[in-house]
Amino acid sequence: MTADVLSTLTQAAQNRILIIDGAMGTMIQQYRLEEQDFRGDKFRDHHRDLKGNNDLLSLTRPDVIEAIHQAYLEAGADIIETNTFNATSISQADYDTAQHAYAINLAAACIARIAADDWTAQNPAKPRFVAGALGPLNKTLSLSPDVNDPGYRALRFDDARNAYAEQVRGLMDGGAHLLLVETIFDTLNCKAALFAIEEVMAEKGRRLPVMISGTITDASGRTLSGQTVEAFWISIQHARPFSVGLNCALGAKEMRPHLEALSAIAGCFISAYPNAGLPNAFGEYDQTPHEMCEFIGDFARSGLVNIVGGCCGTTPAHIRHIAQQVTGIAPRPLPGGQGESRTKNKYTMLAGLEPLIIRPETNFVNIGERTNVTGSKQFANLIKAGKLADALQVARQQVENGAQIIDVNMDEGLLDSERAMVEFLLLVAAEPDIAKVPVMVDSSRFQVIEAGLKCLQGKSIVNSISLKEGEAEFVRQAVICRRHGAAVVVMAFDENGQADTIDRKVDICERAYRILTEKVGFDPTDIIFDPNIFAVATGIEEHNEYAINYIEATRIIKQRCPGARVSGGVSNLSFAFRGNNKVREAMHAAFLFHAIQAGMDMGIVNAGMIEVYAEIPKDLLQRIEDVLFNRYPSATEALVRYAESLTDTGGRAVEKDLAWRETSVEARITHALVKASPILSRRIPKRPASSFPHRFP
Ligand code: THG
Repeated sequence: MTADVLSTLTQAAQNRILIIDGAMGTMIQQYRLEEQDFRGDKFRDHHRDLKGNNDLLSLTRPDVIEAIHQAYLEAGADIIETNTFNATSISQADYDTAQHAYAINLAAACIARIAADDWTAQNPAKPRFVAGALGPLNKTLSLSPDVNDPGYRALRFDDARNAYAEQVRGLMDGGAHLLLVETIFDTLNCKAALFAIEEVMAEKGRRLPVMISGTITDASGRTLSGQTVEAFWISIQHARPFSVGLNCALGAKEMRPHLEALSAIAGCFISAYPNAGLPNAFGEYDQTPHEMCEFIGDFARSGLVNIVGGCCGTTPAHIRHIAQQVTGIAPRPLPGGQGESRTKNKYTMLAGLEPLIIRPETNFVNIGERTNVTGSKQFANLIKAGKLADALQVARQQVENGAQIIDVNMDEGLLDSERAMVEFLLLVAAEPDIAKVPVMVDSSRFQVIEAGLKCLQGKSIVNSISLKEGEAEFVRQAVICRRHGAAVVVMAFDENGQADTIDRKVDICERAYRILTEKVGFDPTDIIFDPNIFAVATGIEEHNEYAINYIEATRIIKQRCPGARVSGGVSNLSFAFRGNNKVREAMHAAFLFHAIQAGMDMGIVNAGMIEVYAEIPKDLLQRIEDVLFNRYPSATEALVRYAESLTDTGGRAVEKDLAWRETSVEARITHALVKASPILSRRIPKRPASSFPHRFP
């Protein structure tokens, strides 16, 4: 059986609903253990009280832990969890037993395996599995413990990741069949665990199926760290888990709508192991096995689940009832069909606190460019002056003006870019109206990108990686991005420099696509190509084909790299017209009109500042399109002359007045409909109206 746990488990989960065990803590309480039990011989002289450190019992009272496992196996559990919920060095530090973390995990996995193997030997037709449990830690990576200091964190990503890695080594060495990251209330903690799991599995050259279970803490349907259930799934699916689900916090009844949402989006098996109802006034759970299994039976009959069991307050009696209740009920079918434990994504899926799914019918996606110290003097000055609240306002305005992603760049000679990136992103995380969108971490230094990814609980985008320094470095960086679950922007840039011809752009992107999908295991939908938007109308003849080359390369890349997306930095195009925003905006709109038809999916833009194609004055449009398509040798000259004849108003002002927020509900809804939804995407559909190019909704 150990030969291929994944296929055995997959087969079992397709045939019937699997049972996972119930609470460990409730059972331990019933033994009324004393300080002496927790200490055993090993910790006889420990300088602190150890009563309550349940995980330590795997070393000091293994008989108790094994008896509890036996009781759950006897009740019908297919999967039992190791007694390791708090067995990281971080959580053990509360008892000054951090240095025993590895030993605790090793012992816990061994004890569970002895019990499980016993039952498997008795009835090989019903194999039992040990899930090594990784708890949520007692500190959060996405939330500040101090409301007055939103940029503070009590824990750093690398410390969490290292603690989890040590735990995973113990669990794997002790013989766990699977790993279960559970009771997740902060997705970044979970991502640190998933990163560690991936690292340790690579180190050991052995893969274990991974189960992931989040927790919804209130009726709003968000995790404690503020994500919707869909955003949570998108942020962790890079682990290609065996199952995803919910446990703890809410009772079965309250869990149902969130389980439904998860079941609707996730491509793997679904688990649910709620508490025995909601805690009463004494913090106790008093839902009877009979009451609880009514709800679980309903999950099963509704086709929502593949694995069920119990969390706080549940006992072997609950598990026995649940097992009886779901016997004979068909498990939820895997969305992708047979055999596969995970379906490939059809669409690019990103997430902040909320999901951003780019479906075929999704309009052009706006990425806000202004949170960039090299792209905005205002933002640069705020960052350099340490005026972070005002800098956050720039991000907020981008989102209010229709940015569905924000690009953040801190590459400036006089800045400690890594620190500035981290500081800013941690503050962004505390602003739900900004953090709802995914972040594009923009830097030419990979170290800065890595530091940024360690601050983001959602599914972010790395901007960018490329073949500039050769294939080995490209692969190294891509592997790290994948472990963080980030999508990547790949620039059309290789060992010979930036691509400016159609052939070079296409060749480099195809080469990168092959490496990422075949060698690194990237999902094609996590790849975003940037075939380089360069400035046109610069007066240098070689630049005249730049717009056409981008557009034509985009068309071919979209055909040859199925699933991948195309993006670009739109404002680059018009650098020759700096200071003349009217001309610049018109150029961007005209360029996008054609690039979007060629397949451009998203772009870094000054959100809310893009002109409507149909409203560009015809004579200006004519001259711009002559330049974009290099229609005649003096096209640049003609546009420059025309531009000089225009008096620039500096463009429409970015909305600064937030007084609308104080108005009536109706007025706010009106405002939101007019302003807050992606303005550009409503106005520039991907497919032109049939009356192209003159009229346009
Ligand atoms: N591809 C990818 N990432 C990128 C780019 C790209 N990131 C950076 C850049 N290019 C896209 N972002 C910007 C942001 C601002 C401007 C241009 C591109 C810009 N800023 C005004 C200017 O320089 O005139 C600044 C005006 C001000 O200071 O307010 O044009 O191509 N993957």
